[in-house]
Amino acid sequence: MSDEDWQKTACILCGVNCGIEVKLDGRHIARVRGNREHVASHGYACEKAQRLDYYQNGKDRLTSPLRRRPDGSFEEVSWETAIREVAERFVHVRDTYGGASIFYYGGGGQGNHLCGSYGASTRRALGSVFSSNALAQEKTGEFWVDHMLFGTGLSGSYQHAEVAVFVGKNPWQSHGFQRARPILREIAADPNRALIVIDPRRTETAEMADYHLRVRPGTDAFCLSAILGVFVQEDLINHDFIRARSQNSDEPFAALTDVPVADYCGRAGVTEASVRDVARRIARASSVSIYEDLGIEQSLHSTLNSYLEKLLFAVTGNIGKPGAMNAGTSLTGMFGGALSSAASPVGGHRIIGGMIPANVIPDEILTDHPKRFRAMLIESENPAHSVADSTRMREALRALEFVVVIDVAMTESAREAHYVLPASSQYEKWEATFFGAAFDTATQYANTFTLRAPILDPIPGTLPEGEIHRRLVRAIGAMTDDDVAPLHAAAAKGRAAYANELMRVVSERPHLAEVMTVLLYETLGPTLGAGNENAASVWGIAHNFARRYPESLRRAGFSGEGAELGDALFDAILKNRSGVVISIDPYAETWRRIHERTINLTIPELIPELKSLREEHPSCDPEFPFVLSAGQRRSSTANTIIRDPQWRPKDPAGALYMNPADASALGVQSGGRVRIITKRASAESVVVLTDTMLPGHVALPNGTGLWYPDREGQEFQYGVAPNELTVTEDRDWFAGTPFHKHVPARIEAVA
Ligand SMILES: Nc1nc2c(c(=O)[nH]1)N[C@H]1C(S)=C(S)[C@@H](COP(=O)(O)OP(=O)(O)OC[C@H]3O[C@@H](n4cnc5c(=O)[nH]c(N)nc54)[C@H](O)[C@@H]3O)O[C@H]1N2
Ligand SMILES: Nc1nc2c(c(=O)[nH]1)N[C@H]1C(S)=C(S)[C@@H](COP(=O)(O)OP(=O)(O)OC[C@H]3O[C@@H](n4cnc5c(=O)[nH]c(N)nc54)[C@H](O)[C@@H]3O)O[C@H]1N2
Ligand code: SF4
Ligand SMILES: [Mo]
Repeated sequence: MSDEDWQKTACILCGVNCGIEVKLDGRHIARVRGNREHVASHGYACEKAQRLDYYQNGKDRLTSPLRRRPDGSFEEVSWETAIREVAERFVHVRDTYGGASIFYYGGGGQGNHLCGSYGASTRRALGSVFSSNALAQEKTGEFWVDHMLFGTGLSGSYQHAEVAVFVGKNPWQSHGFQRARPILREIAADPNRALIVIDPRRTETAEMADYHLRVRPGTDAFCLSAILGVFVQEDLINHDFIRARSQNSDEPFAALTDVPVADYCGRAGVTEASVRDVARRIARASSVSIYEDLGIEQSLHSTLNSYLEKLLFAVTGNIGKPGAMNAGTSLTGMFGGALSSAASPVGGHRIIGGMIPANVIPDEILTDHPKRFRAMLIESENPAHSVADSTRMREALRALEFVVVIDVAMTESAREAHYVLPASSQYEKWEATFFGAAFDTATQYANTFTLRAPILDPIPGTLPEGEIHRRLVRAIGAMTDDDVAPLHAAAAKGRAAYANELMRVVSERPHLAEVMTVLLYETLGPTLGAGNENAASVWGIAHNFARRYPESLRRAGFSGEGAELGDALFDAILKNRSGVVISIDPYAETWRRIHERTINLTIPELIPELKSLREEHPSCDPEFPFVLSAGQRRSSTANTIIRDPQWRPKDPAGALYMNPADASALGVQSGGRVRIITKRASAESVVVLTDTMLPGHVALPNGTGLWYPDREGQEFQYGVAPNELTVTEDRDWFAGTPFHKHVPARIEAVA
């Protein structure tokens, strides 16, 4: 193999999607290295990328559409049959109960969001109204708080921050921003900078930290309030900033003036001195960036925690400057509408950013309410595994009249479906993430986008999602030969003619706007070359981006008037395998994206909860004396993207982490077995002893407990599936976020 054999693509195992180069050996991804030319990751990749072949060549990859037989087993059917029957059955559900009874769960995982762009056409063609995905069990509370305070999402700049704070986040393992490990090392090594971690566990990140507030699980609301209380009581607030840039500060400041700091520190299990040190370090920093993640989102007071976390940087003026929190560009406007007043059809649960809380999905199905969901389309997510209470989620799926799963592998959700449609893998088609990959300098910040080209032919029998949805929309009857004929003709004349004709056709036939992405796939797609059609929806996305952010795009070096600007962006994206800088903004731009250029400090809905903390004393049920964090990110977890347990050869089952003091009280050794009992169920696990865990706190990894064939093809479940142990009602009262990191449990030694 020569040097030319290296092909540029990206890792899809977590949301940062590092640029990588791979060498193939036949159909195997044989070697992997970071792509130094990549605009955002600059050659960085973690050890997980070395194991991508376990994804690409999983033994349970799907190679044919499957249809469930009356006896429950599956039979292979042709694509023609599958598409026709799936369309007919969805149309039947729609005609009987209305399109709103068809629920969509999906849109992509850590690296494949084009499927969601195409899925949107099928949803609209069916008149489906409600949808959700994994973000509705982690980030919706945060989105809502961001939109209340700022009218936009803000993100940190860890590379340039003087002080970086991680709250319930372990970036050493979970990343979440580009080049996380070298950046953490740089901060830790610099005496003028500081790393602050708030986490009950002495994580790899906490080991490097200058300050580690080792809170008791579930007490962050007290800890964060105490830090904010110190800000107000020691007068560490940035008053000039508050006067110039904010409104409605009276209520939260009044509440914080009253915070009994020492008392709250006691409830959180941290010393008052350490909390005061942290508050002072944050307040005197020239720039602070803060990352909140699952440790506080999937635990008690989830949405309130997000509010308090954002007040930490807001009241110290860490917005709209280098090293602090800034509002970037978004390719999809994905999280717009966070504040809509929509509610779920049965339970009236708050819909944030268009997503129904994942924890209430079974309640929206397992009822005789006339508006209950009757059918579900699941795409690139595995809710039978990843949503709380797997038993109940399976029961809900079985109660539906019709379930279709689009996936690359035979997942726990696919097992519950009536039809399973096999997608080509993320290395067999054009794909991309919309999470964005930012970087920044002293004077400006930027966003990038990376479109991946296929490095392998699709496995026979599979199709890219664009083609699957194009066929479905055709079969549903929402796009006809008549609709597409003028566009095919125009596309042959070039992009400009095509754009004009598209406008004309859609204004004449407005229903086509609903299925825009498959219309692009079918009519613009072929002009991109055979096998490249799946990139077509990016054209529309590039044009929308150019309309929303023309100045940012020009600063990134793009030129042209009107539609030319969007085309220039699309061409660059299509051509470039190492990512494209799509926007550059001076820091002041953040204020133009913040509503009325002013932050609003009061969230009326959350003030009563903030005040009521006073009356709350953390306690535990003697029947369940442990707190189980069900789903910890480790060096060998990647959600359920890799299903083969052998990808973590050292720990194929995924052990329970436990403090040695707890183990000796129970009489178990490292490598021994325990039974974990929750109010829902119980499961057996291997234990690993580690004093990185606090006594009373145990943790299981995420992504374990999947069914997978052994060498003889016999299927086994490896490790504990965390959501067999969780319940749907343990969730945030406001956003519905599950308390996966805070599951009351009892542990017993297994003889
Ligand atoms: N290696 C790896 N990386 C991943 C993923 C993966 O599967 N594997 N998944 C990706 C995805 S989808 C996501 S959302 C992110 C999640 O990334 P993280 O949120 O960083 O992941 P977790 O390990 O689930 O939880 C973070 C931390 O919360 C802590 N925690 C538990 N209880 C509490 C508490 O009460 N308070 C506080 N303050 N902390 C607590 C845990 O000890 C843990 O260190 O990771 C992404 N990156
Ligand atoms: N108890 C507990 N539960 C949790 C969590 C936790 O910490 N604890 N974490 C939560 C979080 S933060 C998240 S993000 C979710 C993650 O859980 P899910 O949202 O269910 O997503 P993944 O496990 O990432 O599953 C991705 C699916 O996409 C499929 N796939 C891969 N490539 C392709 C492709 O090209 N096309 C298609 N169509 N499919 C493809 C994979 O086979 C897999 O089935 O889990 C949540 N659930
Ligand atoms: S797992 Fe995440 S951090 Fe590691 S190489 Fe892949 S994308 Fe990069
Ligand atoms: Mo996630």
